[in-house]
Amino acid sequence: MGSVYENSVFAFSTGNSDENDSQYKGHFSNYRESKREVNTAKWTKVLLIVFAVSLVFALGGLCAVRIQYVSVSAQLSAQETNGTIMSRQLDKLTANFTTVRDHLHINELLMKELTANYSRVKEQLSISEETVRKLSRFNQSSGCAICAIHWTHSGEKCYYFSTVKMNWTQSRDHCVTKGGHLVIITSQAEQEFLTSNVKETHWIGLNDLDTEGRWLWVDNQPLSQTEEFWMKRENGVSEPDNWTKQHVDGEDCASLGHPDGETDFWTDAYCFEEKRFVCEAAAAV
Ligand SMILES: *[C@@H]1O[C@H](CO)[C@@H](O)[C@H](O)[C@H]1NC(C)=O
Ligand SMILES: *[C@@H]1O[C@H](CO)[C@@H](O)[C@H](O)[C@H]1NC(C)=O
Ligand SMILES: *[C@@H]1O[C@H](CO)[C@@H](O)[C@H](O)[C@H]1NC(C)=O
Ligand SMILES: *[C@@H]1O[C@H](CO)[C@@H](O)[C@H](O)[C@H]1NC(C)=O
Ligand SMILES: *[C@@H]1O[C@H](CO)[C@@H](O)[C@H](O)[C@H]1NC(C)=O
Ligand SMILES: *[C@@H]1O[C@H](CO)[C@@H](O)[C@H](O)[C@H]1NC(C)=O
Ligand SMILES: [Ca+2]
Ligand SMILES: [Ca+2]
Repeated sequence: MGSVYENSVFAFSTGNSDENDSQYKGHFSNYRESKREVNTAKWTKVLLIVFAVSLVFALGGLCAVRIQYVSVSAQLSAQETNGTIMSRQLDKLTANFTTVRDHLHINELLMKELTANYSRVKEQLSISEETVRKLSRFNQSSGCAICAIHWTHSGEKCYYFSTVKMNWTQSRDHCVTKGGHLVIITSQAEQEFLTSNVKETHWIGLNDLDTEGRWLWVDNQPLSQTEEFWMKRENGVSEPDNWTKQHVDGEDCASLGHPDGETDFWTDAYCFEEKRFVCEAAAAV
């Protein structure tokens, strides 16, 4: 096999070059040496070709690897980006979670405070209930009643002495808005209590607006059924005198005292006059 190959290479060489022919004929003694050189050149070519082919394959491989590397690195960077986005979202979620947890914590604290406040309020309520019960027992035992602020207690009633002046109908309505009525005087003691507490004339809950000379209390009780404390004059006209000199309609509303300054007895007066007034209410229990 080796010889065939050698011959063919030799044939190829002789057929190719006259120079080689002459060399062959002229330097037959160098035949083996030449043959070896030719062989070496042939081998070099073969190797070169093999090398080139290998190089081509190697480059191809490199390219393939490079392409693969690029695609892999693109994927990697995409995943990295994805990772960054996801980690950011995770951060946001964590932040939200922290916020929610903080809010929950605050709510919990608020809840605790509210509960504490609620039990405190409940405690205070039970204390005040206890106070009311005690007061009630005290009230029952001593007969002492409770009046609203600015009202004066006497007997089983509360009295309000106004500081403003109004006409009789306004006074009557004002006492009602304050939870009472214009005072109804039913006893000497009540009359004395009132006169000792006023320094000028005040409206009381008595009038003869409906029928002249028929005096009625604001609860529609006729005066004829209770004691009366009209002013009596030794030398002159006693009250009620239905004075018509200043107004033709006469005087239809009763007041404690007289504009002159007396306060001990009642006088009838013009209902449109503006006076202070006394309200009365039942004592709270
Ligand atoms: C990012 O990750 C999500 C969840 O794993 C996945 O559904 C999505 O396809 C990914 N995107 C990229 C560009 O890798
Ligand atoms: C965080 O909470 C805000 C409002 O409370 C909301 O708009 C946002 O979408 C939330 N973020 C995430 C990642 O849940
Ligand atoms: C609880 O009561 C205190 C004092 O009475 C008050 O300052 C606080 O605001 C109350 N808290 C709530 C949640 O109502
Ligand atoms: C009081 O005066 C009015 C008006 O003048 C009169 O109508 C009435 O009869 C008088 N009453 C008395 C008791 O004098
Ligand atoms: C009292 O005053 C009011 C308001 O000015 C008035 O409407 C009312 O008629 C007066 N009453 C009398 C009796 O003058
Ligand atoms: C308080 O005393 C008044 C007057 O004596 C009485 O009418 C009332 O019933 C008493 N209140 C209580 C709660 O006992
Ligand atoms: Ca009259
Ligand atoms: Ca009079």
